[in-house]
Amino acid sequence: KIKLLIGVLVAFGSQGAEAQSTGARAGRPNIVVIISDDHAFQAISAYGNKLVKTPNIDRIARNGVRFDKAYVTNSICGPSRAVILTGKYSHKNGFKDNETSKFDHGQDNFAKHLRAGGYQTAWIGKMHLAGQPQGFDFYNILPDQGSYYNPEFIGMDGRLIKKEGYVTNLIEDISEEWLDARDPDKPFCLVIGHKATHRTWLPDTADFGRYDSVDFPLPPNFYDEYRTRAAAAVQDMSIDKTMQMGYDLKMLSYSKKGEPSVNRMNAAQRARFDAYYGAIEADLQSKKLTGKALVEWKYQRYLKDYYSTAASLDRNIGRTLDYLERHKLRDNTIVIYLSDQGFYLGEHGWFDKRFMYEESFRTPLVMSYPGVIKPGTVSKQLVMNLDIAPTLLDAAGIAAPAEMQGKSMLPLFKSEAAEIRDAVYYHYYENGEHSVSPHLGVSTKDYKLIRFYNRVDSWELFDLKRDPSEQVNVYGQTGYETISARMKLILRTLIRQFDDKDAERNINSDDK
Ligand code: SGN
Ligand code: CA
Repeated sequence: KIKLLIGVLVAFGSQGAEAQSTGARAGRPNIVVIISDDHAFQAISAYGNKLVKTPNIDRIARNGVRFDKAYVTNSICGPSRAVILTGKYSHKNGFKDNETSKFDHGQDNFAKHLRAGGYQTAWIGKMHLAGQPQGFDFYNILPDQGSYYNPEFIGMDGRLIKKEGYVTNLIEDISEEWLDARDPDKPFCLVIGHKATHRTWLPDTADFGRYDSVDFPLPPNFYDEYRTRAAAAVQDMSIDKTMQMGYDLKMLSYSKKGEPSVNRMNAAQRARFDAYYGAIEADLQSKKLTGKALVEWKYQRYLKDYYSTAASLDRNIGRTLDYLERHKLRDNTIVIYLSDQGFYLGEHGWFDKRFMYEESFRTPLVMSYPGVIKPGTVSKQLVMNLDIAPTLLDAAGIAAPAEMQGKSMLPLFKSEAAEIRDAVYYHYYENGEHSVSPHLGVSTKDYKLIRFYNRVDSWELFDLKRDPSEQVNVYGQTGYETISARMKLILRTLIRQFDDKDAERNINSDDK
């Protein structure tokens, strides 16, 4: 592996050699981007969660900035990663949904530019774009969603290699091996893609039971009846109806053949699994719960598994940060942590994502950049996953190609008054699993306008200041005519600016 990497770097020729002299030593920052999967901002102590601890994500925020209004363009895994890589919306990078799209790795991405500029580049862990990544000197990625226990990784020769252990630890191990083997005279860009905290939220055995003593309060809209929001009623992602006792909550007597994720465990892992979950199952059976009591039991188990899975994620982020400190790289390295999107932790009665409602539209985003971002900064500016690519190129002193639609976030740290946009444009396409209708929309800090089409045909407008949990659709209500017209105008302007032809058609089909 290492030989191959060196070979690739040597093959790089004169450009590589030239870059060496202007490399990390000359001030260009190293870059580490950590992308988790489905990790909600509500699940992070830096974002105000008082019941769980994420000391290492908090550490990045403390060393740099916590963005409180960071959004994704399309709240689903592969599409979000495609946006992060390319700096382009789904309709431009071609990867609109997980189910039917094929990602064209031949297109431009930030790694190709960094590499051409002398950076060593690597992507390790989950990528979820199938095919062979381009722009990376090294990659070792999970096939598709990957597995929590004893997962396979795809190497650069295309071969699958199974590794013994828990996925989050293994991804960090491989990342550190790559860092150890890199050329220390050149700057590097390492993307660490974690599987955690994706469904089915299977924790490391070391974390079983970590949150058992915590009783998590129900979100106020847990029993949402979706009044005034037809589109919210049409979904298949509720804790009550969709979440499965066997598959999701690991109560194996509910599964005829056992669960594939659990079946992968070795004997020692399985023994710890059985000891922990077996006792919970015995207790459940003695309780004979029904109705609301059963739904609330599911909610408690869901959160306990989810947060325990996140414990390993945070711990391994801590290992990355420790590595940088130990190797004196901290002061010359940008560290970014974000999720591929947000997630519902019981809000509206849900798990999963996809909707343009706040919990899944928004992503956690923290970033440290010593010397550029003042430690402890909190930003309320509207930023997006679309901005990652141009930001990294900006930091590396490389001009972003005109096709990139995001903006560098770096001007935000020069002046408190700076903003890079006043509205965020969103477009979700998938029309399959979890039954969420395709939709598009625009959000400012004060209002959100959503146009559902295809599965559901409707408009929704939210007054975010008055109704932050998005319970009351005020579209068409007296008093909101001017706001509605203004939001539609912003929507049309952004659709044109981003050249989203499908969107144009879909809003024209109903423009009441
Ligand atoms: C899987 C999950 C879904 C999840 C999608 C997308 N089902 O299909 O619950 O919404 O991934 O997630 S599962 O039965 O395989 O767990 S994403 O993060 O990859 O976008
Ligand atoms: Ca995801």
